[in-house]
Amino acid sequence: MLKQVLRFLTAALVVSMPYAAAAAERAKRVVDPVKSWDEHFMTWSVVATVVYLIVTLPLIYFVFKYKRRHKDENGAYIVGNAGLEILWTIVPMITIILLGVQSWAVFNDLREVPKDHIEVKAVGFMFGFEMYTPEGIMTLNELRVPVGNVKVNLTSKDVIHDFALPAFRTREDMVPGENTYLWFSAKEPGEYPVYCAEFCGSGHSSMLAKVIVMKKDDYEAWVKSKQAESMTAAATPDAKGKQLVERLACLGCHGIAGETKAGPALNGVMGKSVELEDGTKVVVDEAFVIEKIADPKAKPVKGYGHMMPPNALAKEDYEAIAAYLKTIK
Ligand code: HEC
Ligand SMILES: [Cu+2]
Repeated sequence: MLKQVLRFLTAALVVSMPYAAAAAERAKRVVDPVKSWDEHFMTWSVVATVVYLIVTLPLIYFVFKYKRRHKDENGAYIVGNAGLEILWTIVPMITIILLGVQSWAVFNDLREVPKDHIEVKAVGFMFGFEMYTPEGIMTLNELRVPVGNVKVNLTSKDVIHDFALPAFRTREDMVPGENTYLWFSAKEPGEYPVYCAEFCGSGHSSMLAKVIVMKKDDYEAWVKSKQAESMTAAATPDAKGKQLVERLACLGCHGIAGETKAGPALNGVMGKSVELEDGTKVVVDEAFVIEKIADPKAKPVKGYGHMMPPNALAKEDYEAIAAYLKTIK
């Protein structure tokens, strides 16, 4: 008995050696979560397929082999088989432990941010993502980063959202009042989708955004042009209005190219005749827009529900938004 136990322990040690070595190696190697995730997924798929076949094939075979052939036929009375039971306890146990160790290693890859990284921020809201570069530039539904490792600090303004980056095999909840994070390795310049992976309300499906990975030079040029833009942008009221509409999350619920999201599209809204919930018709003008922003529930537009949040702004900010809405047809 002791001999068997010793033999099993040695075997377990030999099998787990590569994992211990891998753990030591991880401290040094360049971590690639996409690769380790994919390998891990493959391992699980293979193991799951093998288990499935081991269970199903004999099952089908036995259905025919041990079929009841006449009415008073009784099956043999089998009490148990110690050898078999030990086998089908130990083998799954070792398998599960190994898979567990490997899962832990992959989990660490996903959680341990490499030292050389830049830090950005993403804030979820109903319904969209505000992204902030390390330079403090805010963009809507678009995260621009240079090639390299990126740590994304996450939080939410309202309800729980989830920042999901399928191309980088990672995702993390965005929780109001809490700071979470994820990281990814941006290797190739290009565009990668971002989804909200936590059902968060009627505009959930419009929470589509993207990560734009840029060559270092292109990124720096973009930062410069954005910084120059923000110095001049607020010069006219409608440019200021545009900034406000972007900053105040209006675009999470409103399209500006005719598309209906959680609310009606805002282009062409000025001068439009709309029906309110109480059946009266009004023509949208500056006063209506200002009242809508300050107290959205006062005159709800028919057919949408009451989810628009109020915004208390300075008088010239209300007017700036109205001026901007006039310019988008
Ligand atoms: C959480 C979603 C949400 C946000 C954020 C939001 N709105 Fe709305 N908005 C709505 C909905 C829904 C309606 C239609 C129902 C209503 O009138 O309340 C609406 C209606 C409007 C209307 C009237 C549209 C029409 O066709 O008559 C205007 C104008 C408007 N919003 C402007 C804004 C501006 C400006 C902001 C940002 C300061 C904003 N909204 C933020 C959801 C939102
Ligand atoms: Cu969401």
